[in-house]
Amino acid sequence: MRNAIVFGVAVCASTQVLSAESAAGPLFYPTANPVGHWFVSTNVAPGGDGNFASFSTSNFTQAVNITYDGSRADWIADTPGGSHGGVGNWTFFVFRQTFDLTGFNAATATLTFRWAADDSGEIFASRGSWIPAFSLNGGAFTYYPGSTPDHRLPTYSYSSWVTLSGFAPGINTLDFYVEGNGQTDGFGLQVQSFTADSCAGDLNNDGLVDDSDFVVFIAAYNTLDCAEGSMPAGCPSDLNRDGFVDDSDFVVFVAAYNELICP
Ligand SMILES: [Ca+2]
Ligand SMILES: [Ca+2]
Ligand SMILES: [Ca+2]
Repeated sequence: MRNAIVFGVAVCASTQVLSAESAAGPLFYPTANPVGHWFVSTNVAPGGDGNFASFSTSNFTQAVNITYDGSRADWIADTPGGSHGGVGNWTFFVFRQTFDLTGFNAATATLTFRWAADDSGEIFASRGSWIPAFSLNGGAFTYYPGSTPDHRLPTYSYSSWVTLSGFAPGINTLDFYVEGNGQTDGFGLQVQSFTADSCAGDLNNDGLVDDSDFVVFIAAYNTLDCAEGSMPAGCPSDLNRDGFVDDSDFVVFVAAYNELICP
């Protein structure tokens, strides 16, 4: 039998830093650390410069760090060489990271990052005419900072910092649409910060911590070990991220339950 459950005293949730280095949980990774986090879909279309319809958003594979340029050691591509037959073999990349905001109030989440891509529209026809852009959860494109289809900038260097909000509860997907010219192509992203208010007990992502979440929590509590196959993916009820759902997590859950509404 498990230990008896004792209700605790409510405490206010606080803003937490969500980054690869944070004890709160590795929720968004820079491209320096792609394995298991960054994936890429490619569509090689010779002669298809700038043709958005050519972008493939299926058949994602693990992205890897590129090795052709030491100054871009934190960049990624589909292969270490990032090349597809040389200049003129236009290559359309979609770089994707899917991340989970379970346990946080998505409405308060803010991700600050900067990014770079090879190639870009630039001023040289051999660099392609597509302006690299990103899309959160399939929404509108945001172009590389300072660039528009009528005003292109080189994208080889890291951009100014971009602050992104508008995240959805639970699972989110951030896609970067990049055209390469077929030779030494790739993409880089650095994270400055990722913060959100904690909503640790909201296990069904409806903005409340109530009996519906309690049912989810107790099922996980009875399972105990996050490594158990019956535990939900990501073990969201492990609120202190120590690999087990036990009394330590229950204390956190009860505090959130007493607050009811996510901060
Ligand atoms: Ca290139
Ligand atoms: Ca809930
Ligand atoms: Ca735990």
